[in-house]
Amino acid sequence: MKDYEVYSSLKVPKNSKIIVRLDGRSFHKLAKDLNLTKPYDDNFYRVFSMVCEDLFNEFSASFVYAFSDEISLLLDKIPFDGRVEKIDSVIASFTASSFVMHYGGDFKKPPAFDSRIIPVNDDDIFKYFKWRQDESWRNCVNSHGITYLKSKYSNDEANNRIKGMKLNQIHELLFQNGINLNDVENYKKRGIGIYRQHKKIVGFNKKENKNQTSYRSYVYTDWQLPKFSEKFFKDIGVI
Ligand SMILES: Nc1nc2c(ncn2[C@@H]2O[C@H](COP(=O)(O)OP(=O)(O)OP(=O)(O)O)[C@@H](O)[C@H]2O)c(=O)[nH]1
Ligand SMILES: [Mg+2]
Repeated sequence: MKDYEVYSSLKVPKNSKIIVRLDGRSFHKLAKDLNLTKPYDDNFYRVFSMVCEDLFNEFSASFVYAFSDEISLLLDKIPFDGRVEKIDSVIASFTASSFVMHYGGDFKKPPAFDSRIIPVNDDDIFKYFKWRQDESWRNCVNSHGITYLKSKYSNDEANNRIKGMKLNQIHELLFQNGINLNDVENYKKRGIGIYRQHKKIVGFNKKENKNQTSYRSYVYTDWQLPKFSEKFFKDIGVI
């Protein structure tokens, strides 16, 4: 019967870094069930940041990026001998369990995440995360836009209106009505990132009778991400 497990030998390419992207299943429904604040719920983001930290630590990621209900995990140490089924299923279930543990709320249905693997080389890393950060910005404009329109019109009318609008038109409409997206918290526009930072520690070495500098690394959750650039990924030691 072991022969029937036809996908079990599928592996990620050797010597390649991978990104695992997780996305909450039907989170528009879950947001309704949990009565999340629209367009952004601070507590949901706080919980999501803890899930990202769990993922970072458990799978020794080098970078984790999240916005809305999605999380991208950059791995240069490939777990489970690169087996695709194992990576996707374990990471997705770990994410859902971590989310439930930290949220601790009254769920109507068990939350789930889908998972996919993207093999990348160093040149792709900045491009990939810029692509997701641009999506975070589009999501920020759209979700503020639809929330505003729904406060003025019926749901159907609001949905119809936003469909015909370009991003800068939504931005302008919000601005004309006193909502300046430039003033919105940084994480809502650019998402959150988790990576290692190095702290400089100066201590006195008694034996040598002089000050000595060492560095200690710690996991840092960045709520004030800059617009991604190649320099950002070089600075945090990812490429
Ligand atoms: N109210 C609220 N909803 C949120 C928040 N963050 C994410 N969501 C919801 O999560 C959804 C994520 O979008 P999608 O992943 O495209 O939609 P989905 O319902 O999860 O559908 P699938 O991913 O295809 O299963 C958004 O449309 C929102 O409804 C939040 O902070 N507040
Ligand atoms: Mg989703």
